[in-house]
Amino acid sequence: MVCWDPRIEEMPKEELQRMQYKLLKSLVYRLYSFSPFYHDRMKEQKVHPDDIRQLSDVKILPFMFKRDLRDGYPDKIFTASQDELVRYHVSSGTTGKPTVVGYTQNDIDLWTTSLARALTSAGLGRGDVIQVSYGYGLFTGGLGLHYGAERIGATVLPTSVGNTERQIELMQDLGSTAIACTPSYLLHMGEVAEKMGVSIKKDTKLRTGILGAEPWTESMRNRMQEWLGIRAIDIYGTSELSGPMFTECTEQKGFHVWGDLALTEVIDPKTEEPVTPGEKGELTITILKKEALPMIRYRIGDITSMDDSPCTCGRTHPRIQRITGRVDDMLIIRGINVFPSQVEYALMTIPEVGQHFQIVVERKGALDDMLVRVELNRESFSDKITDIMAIRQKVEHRLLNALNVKADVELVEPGSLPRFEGKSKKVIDKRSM
Ligand code: DLL
Repeated sequence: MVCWDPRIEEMPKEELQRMQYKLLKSLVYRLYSFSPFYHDRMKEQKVHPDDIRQLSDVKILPFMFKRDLRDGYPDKIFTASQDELVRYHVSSGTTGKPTVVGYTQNDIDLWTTSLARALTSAGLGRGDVIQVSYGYGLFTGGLGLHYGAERIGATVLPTSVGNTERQIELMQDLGSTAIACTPSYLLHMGEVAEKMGVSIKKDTKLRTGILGAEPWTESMRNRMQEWLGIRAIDIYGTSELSGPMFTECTEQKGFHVWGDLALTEVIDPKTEEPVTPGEKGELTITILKKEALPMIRYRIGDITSMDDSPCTCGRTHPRIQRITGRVDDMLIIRGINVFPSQVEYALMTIPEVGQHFQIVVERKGALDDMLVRVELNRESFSDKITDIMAIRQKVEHRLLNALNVKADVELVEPGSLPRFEGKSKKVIDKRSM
């Protein structure tokens, strides 16, 4: 087995747990002493750092939620000052305000280390050409994978998203051996390549896909592996934790979550008690060494199960299984997180729009398409096509600004969308039908 850091990756389980306990204890002391946010939370929950006497005591600590980041927008709960930060990334919040994550140099180094271990476990290293086709910028995918790939000595081809024909030409000309992108973008790329008369399997050197940022299935994996001639590796992470951090190894049996960096719990979202390994629940993560934006028991909202059996690759760190859903209503459109509450928030700033809307998501070819049907209010409803066109443009523009992903807009007559007596069904996701 080739490891990036064998001393850590093959560490006996008991030793790893002792290390996690020490890290947890010092994290809790640090935050109790220096973070007003965590201090207050712990006081409210009547927990003192001295109460943490063993690793399993993590369960007496308060949870943290995405809404805490929104309430602390942009940097109220950071535990580093601006002059200690070397970077910001920004992702969708649940309403109008996005979520901002700040990084110290140590935070970037740990994130990069996590990805260096992950990419090595996926069989990549020096000599590989890794085409990074995740978005570069506020999204964590591009820059995260970029730094991780450089750290393992691979050559990075930073194509970012889009301009697909050019990406395929570069893939051929520069001999990309791996690509990092969303699974749906790779499917799209495969289709565009075929239209260009290029078979990714036969006419390129591509052998590995590092695919994630959105849910996908085992059957999609099988199809891609067969059709494109690659090993399709799942990669997971979220901006709040830093970005993409964990992948499967070449055994493809779940994500290795590096225990010296993160403490993983899977809990029943209703009882908030831990579930047994193998049982599904909500992923809750404590990042043990983060400086600028520490996360204790962060309720990510993703559904998975824990697997603490040793991996056949020899690595000893716990694994989590493929993400099978969410506990909330977050949608992922072309790799971008969209909350229906964000759509509502954006629409309600437009005076011509009524109270009701509906989101329809479907997959056209390999890519996701989002349509937002919006009821106009009585005063704005008009037969004049120019008026309607102007409102539609305004709504499309406002949604693009709020969501960072394009939505088609259909304006409909007041009263024409379905009404519900119980919970309203604002989203029709045809991808899961
Ligand atoms: O999507 C980080 C990332 C970039 C992961 C590149 C992998 C590759 P966010 O935009 O904050 O960060 O979205 C995080 O996306 O809570 C999951 O719901 C979903 N997600 C990410 N990876 C997977 C995956 C990045 N492999 C949210 N399978 C997470 C299923 C995933 N869902």
